[in-house]
Amino acid sequence: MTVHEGKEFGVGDLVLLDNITDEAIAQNLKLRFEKGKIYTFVGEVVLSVNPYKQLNIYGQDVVAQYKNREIHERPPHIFALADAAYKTMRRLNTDTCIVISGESGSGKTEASKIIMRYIAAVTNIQQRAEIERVKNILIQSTCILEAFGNAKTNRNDNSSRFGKYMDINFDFKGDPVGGNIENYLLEKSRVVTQHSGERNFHVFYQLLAGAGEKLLSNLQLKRDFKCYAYIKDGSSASQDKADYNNVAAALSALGVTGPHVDTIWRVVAAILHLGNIAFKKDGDTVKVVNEDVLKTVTKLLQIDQKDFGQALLSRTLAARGEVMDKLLTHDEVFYARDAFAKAIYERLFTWLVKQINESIRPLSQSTTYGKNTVIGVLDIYGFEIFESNTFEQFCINYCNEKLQQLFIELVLKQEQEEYQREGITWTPVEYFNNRTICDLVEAQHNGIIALMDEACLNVGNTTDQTFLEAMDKKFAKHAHYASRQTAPQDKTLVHHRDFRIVHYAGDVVYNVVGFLEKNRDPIFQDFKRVLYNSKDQLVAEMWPEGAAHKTQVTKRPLTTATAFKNSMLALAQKLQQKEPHYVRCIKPNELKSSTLFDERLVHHQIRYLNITQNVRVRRAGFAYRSPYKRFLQRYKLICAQTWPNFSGSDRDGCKAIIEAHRMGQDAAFGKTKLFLRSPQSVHYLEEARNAKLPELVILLQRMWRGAI
Ligand code: AD9
Ligand code: MG
Repeated sequence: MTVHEGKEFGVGDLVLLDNITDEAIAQNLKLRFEKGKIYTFVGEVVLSVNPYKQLNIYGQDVVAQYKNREIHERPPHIFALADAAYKTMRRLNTDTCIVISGESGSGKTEASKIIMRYIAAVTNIQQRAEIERVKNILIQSTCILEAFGNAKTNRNDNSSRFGKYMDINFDFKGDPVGGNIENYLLEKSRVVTQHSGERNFHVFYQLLAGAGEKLLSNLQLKRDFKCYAYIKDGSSASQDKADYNNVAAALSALGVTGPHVDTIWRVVAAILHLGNIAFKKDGDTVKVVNEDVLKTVTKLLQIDQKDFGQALLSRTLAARGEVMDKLLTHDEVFYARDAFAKAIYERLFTWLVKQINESIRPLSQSTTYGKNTVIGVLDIYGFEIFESNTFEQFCINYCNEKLQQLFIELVLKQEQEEYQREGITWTPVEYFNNRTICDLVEAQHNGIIALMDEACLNVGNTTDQTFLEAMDKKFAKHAHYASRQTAPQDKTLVHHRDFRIVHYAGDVVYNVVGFLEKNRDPIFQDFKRVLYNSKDQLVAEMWPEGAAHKTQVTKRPLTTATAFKNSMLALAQKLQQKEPHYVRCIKPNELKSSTLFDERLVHHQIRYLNITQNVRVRRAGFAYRSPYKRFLQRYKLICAQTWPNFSGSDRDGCKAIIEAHRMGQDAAFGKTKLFLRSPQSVHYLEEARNAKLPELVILLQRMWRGAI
């Protein structure tokens, strides 16, 4: 195992440690990190420590070392895991997935890109043009989604502000023939406000830095981003200009044509202008201060100026077939403007994802040779704690709880339960199960989301404050919830507007202000109508619900949190149906330093990621398991007793194979499955099988020719 690595690099698989403690694991990771060895196995799980510098370990030469090898044949590397996911898919003709987790800035998105590049490098040997096209789009799409969906935060300069799950479909030859991306809740509030030191989505800066003079002048933009209220607090980044060109190239690879590219930039520009629209009180009414800016917005979106002005300043109320206009207050007008900006940005993002999906939609789900199989790659926003945490962090951290739960269920719980079920001798390993935190957030009638929805339905007198009080009451005794009253020593809780959740990865204090509004996420029908009537076909297409007549009462959509919860449940279900592989990313320090290994910080991650428990389960356990029938099918050709047919039970057949190869020490026979302790045994069996196959082919050919 872990060949080609000397002792000075520690152990490449934590299972080999003499002492399985948090300290020993941290020390081992530190030793490896300092020597540029950022990957370490725990069995088939890959731990990845963010190196914060470019390493020369992803080239074609390294790809060649990992291609078609068994997972532990080479030193730990994310390529080994990518190859395992690919090989498992092909061998078992089954769907697999790669789940990447870790806190914000730990390297998930980079890991997902490395995996994609590996898959691209080992497929399409025959250079089929259509496959090349799909591969190209899969890779280039990342650049578009990062431009529109990533931003600099105080934790990560390229932080994903949306969750992404990408399915890659493969044909019977193992080549990628298509794919599908699902995106989860974009942090759209960033379009209109950012914390100090953070930036808006990259695309705004890219457009200003990279667009040619002609385009800028068409969009009536100035290059200086300080001119725009929505972005003026950020700083420009050196690569914005180059990134603009990359995005333009990626859009073209995607087949997004001239007029559509034009619309994309016009929507982005319109948002920048929108942020500059100012209002003033004029007696009882509110007026737009700078009509010229409003006019620019309407021109860019090709919407009616009068209708838009009206939609901005008033709201149509429809009741029992009657329609009346209600003027908005000064505060409401600002709110409406921001809601409009956020909504058009979010729709644009959704449209881009749809566009990518359409261009790589797999032609058919099955071929004459077998069904398409899939590798899913999940890259979400990592767990985050800021000085001030709000609704967005609540959703993001809940998402991370769900993934942690999945890992616990599949790696720690089910594995142990299976040993018990199969009657294999086993001493259980203790671990913290975060199920209780997931329940606190998502329980059908009693969770935080349910309570929030209830508060949102009660339009009358419910406020963020009363919602907070309801939570304080309901969860007073919950071990993972604390209100201000129960934590008086905490100086951060000066006003009663905060609540605290003890997450698996740390305590987070959430500021409740804005929770209900963001959960309701209203976008007024007047805006939708204006957009639907845009002369720009694409803008109109993005807003089909604007077709509803003024008097028509539209159905209330799901609240943001409930829609998000549903998408998380569906995601968990989808992942559970696939053979999972895990990359667990670790952040070595908070300073983005390539040399600093902050032991305290890493310790904390080792603890909450349950790595020690993972090693214990793994060490006491079995690396491989297979139902008897499947095992016999695959390996019967390497045992004279079982080839070509075995008349006894599947279990006895498997026993015969194991005995013939003297692997009894490494095997355990459960009720329905065969277990093998070390991965080398599987490796050995595969080699024996491969060695036998050519002989078999010749035999079959002779049979066909009637020679036998
Ligand atoms: V977040 O939850 O989206 O905020 P991620 O995705 O976990 O976060 P990301 O992959 O964006 O983190 O990594 C952060 C930065 O670390 C990158 O922009 C790189 O500068 C750096 N990084 C991460 N992994 C690698 C790597 N394998 N090689 C070199 C890396 N640099
Ligand atoms: Mg990311």
